[in-house]
Amino acid sequence: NMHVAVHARAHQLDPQTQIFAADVLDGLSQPQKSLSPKYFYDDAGSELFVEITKLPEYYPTRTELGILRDRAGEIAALIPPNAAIVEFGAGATTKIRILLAAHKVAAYVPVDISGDFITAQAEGLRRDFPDLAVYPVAADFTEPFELPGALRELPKVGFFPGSTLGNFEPQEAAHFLASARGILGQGAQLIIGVDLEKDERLLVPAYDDSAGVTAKFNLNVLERINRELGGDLEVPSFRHRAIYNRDQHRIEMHLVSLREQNVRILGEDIAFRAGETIHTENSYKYSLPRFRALAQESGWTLKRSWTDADGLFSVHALEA
Ligand code: AVI
Repeated sequence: NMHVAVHARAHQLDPQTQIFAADVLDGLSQPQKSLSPKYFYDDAGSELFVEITKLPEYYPTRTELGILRDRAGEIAALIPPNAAIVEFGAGATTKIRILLAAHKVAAYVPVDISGDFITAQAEGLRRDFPDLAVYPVAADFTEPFELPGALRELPKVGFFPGSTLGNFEPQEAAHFLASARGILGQGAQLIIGVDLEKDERLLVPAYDDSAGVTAKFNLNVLERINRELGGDLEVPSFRHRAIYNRDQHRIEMHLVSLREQNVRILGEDIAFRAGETIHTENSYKYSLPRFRALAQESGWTLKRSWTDADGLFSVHALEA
């Protein structure tokens, strides 16, 4: 996009921000305006997400932690001795610590786009698990990347908790699972957390909490556009909306323009009708059969599934 290149140079944006700029201008010029959910997670957004995970309405994090704690023994029994655990998109270490405490593994490889963050997390893990070799890898885990050479001889176990898979479109989810299989290799396993389809009366409040934290999280992407791209978006003229799209099995988050308005981002004018939305996130919810089919079409075999007593969330062991 010529325009973006010209504007980016004019505004002296670094390469990362240039990609953000191009994605924003592209997403906001579509008939259904959209922004990728990956742009939620700047420093402010990452902090807001941690707050979300503690909300009474946001059941996924707490429920998954419960399953991991209750089933740590059974999960650990599937992990071969001397294994290397590769965590895709490593965030807080709370979840991996449950597995590490239940089972002695040789190596832990947190993979995340933010190198600084995983380097800091690695420090703490080395201190608490002195025998564990930690090899942080700074990479976009949705694309193929190289595992550290030291892992060559070790059996590999992937770890992908948090239902992050749900933020991928179904074909992206299949692509990720197939790519993870390629990275981990034949005979590898994957422990993955997947949110389950359920009553709207539980789903919608999880994405539209009474304290308004999810609303802030969603609106923060507009603040980010203003901060990083010098936009002039009037954030209070947008409102958070979460709906459950039952046909597509997904929560959708949108930002609704409360009035007709024009905004200017990097010299481009963007017009909003009153009530027009920016689609900012999908969070797909799976049934067990639909997840099994997805795993199978991506080259994995579903070995075991665990859920909580209320059937809210699931953790699966897949084998390549
Ligand atoms: C990170 N991801 C799994 C969250 C979810 O539930 O889809 C992101 C989120 N969006 C709003 N609340 C939480």
